[in-house]
Amino acid sequence: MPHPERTLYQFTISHYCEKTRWNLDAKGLSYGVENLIPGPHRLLTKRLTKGGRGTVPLLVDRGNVVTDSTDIALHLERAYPSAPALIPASGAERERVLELEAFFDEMAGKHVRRWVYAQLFGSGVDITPIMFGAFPPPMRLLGRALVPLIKQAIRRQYQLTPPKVEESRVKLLEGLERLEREIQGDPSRYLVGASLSLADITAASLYAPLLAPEGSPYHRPGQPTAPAIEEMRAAINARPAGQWLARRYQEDRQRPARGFTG
Ligand SMILES: N[C@@H](CCC(=O)N[C@@H](CS)C(=O)NCC(=O)O)C(=O)O
Repeated sequence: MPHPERTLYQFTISHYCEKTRWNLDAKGLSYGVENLIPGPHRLLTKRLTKGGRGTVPLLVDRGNVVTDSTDIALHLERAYPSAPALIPASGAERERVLELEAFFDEMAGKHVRRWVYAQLFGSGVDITPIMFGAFPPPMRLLGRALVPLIKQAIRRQYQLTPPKVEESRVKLLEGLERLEREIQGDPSRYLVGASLSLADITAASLYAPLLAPEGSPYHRPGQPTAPAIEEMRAAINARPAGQWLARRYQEDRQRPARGFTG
């Protein structure tokens, strides 16, 4: 959908795109979205970045082309100083937000993606509705035809080999342990200070494909998923980390953040 100022180019399934959508929503900034087809997306993203990074999310904000969810977050903090601050302007809290954001980008971003895709592909779940559900019907048909190629590319690009998938299982659990330490086992706490920050948005959005909390695009009641995902989900939902994630989606996903002051 076109927007006069800001357009987010995205894959609906991508958790890094969910992170940027939440980032924009928490800052109270409106935007349009353009859903891209994985693979052919590079024709557009490479052109917009003049041969640079081809990944999504890619935000065009009042003519500025910004890729990478972290760079987008930093850009938005600089460009909209009167919107709620999701990164404190300076000091120890700023350092903590940035460090936790980088940690969860890796532990949740990369490792949740690899582990979840491996389970979905291994169990034969049809990923077409998840990947192309937001497209109009003719594009969904094209999408269905492209899915085998997309799966092959995902297997190669994200290294879905058994040792790597096992490494990702261990890492994503390590990430949840750190989350629980940071919130001191209390699902009501934010990661840094007393208000939602980029660190919370990063951890919550990047674990969302695994835990499918209500209010996230991964919550699809009645849709089949892989048994290993169901099992992992049930185990984590019984822990403070799972309850924290559900609360962040329930309490913070749909409203602008309070923002850090000073
Ligand atoms: N560090 C990047 C990671 C983005 C990323 O890996 N995006 C994936 C989708 S989840 C992508 O665009 N893959 C297709 C490609 O590499 O061209 C960020 O934070 O934005």
